[in-house]
Amino acid sequence: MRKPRIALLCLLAGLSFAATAAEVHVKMLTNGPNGTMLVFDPMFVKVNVGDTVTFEPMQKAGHTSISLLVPDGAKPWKAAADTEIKVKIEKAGVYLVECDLHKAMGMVAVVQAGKPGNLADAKKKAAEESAKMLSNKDRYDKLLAMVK
Ligand SMILES: [Cu+2]
Repeated sequence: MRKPRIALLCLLAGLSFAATAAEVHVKMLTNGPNGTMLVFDPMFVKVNVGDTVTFEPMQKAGHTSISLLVPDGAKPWKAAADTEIKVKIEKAGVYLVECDLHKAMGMVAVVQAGKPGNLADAKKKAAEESAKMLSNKDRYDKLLAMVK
């Protein structure tokens, strides 16, 4: 009768793992995957409230993670250039993220935590911002389409 015991241990291990907040890494790249340039990698991340998103500049080019929009009650952030920042996600919703230096080139990312209650606001803000971009104007649209 060893098997049920192992199953129980696995279950307990799974429960304790689920209760632990995760850290998600987002790279800031000058040369991205598949020939892309000036990108966050990944550009879309879905996390749980309580998780931490770490933005890591992998190549020095003045990359700066800033929040363009955060849900009500969440803290906006602005990292120094070429400096890692750990952002603890404390409110559910959609977060629009940009590289301050390369936002005109569409260096943007979207973070979703839990229910996307502010999706309409995020879409409106993203459309305003996309209109100012010189390239990758459709990137926010594509990323926001992934919010479910
Ligand atoms: Cu950048």
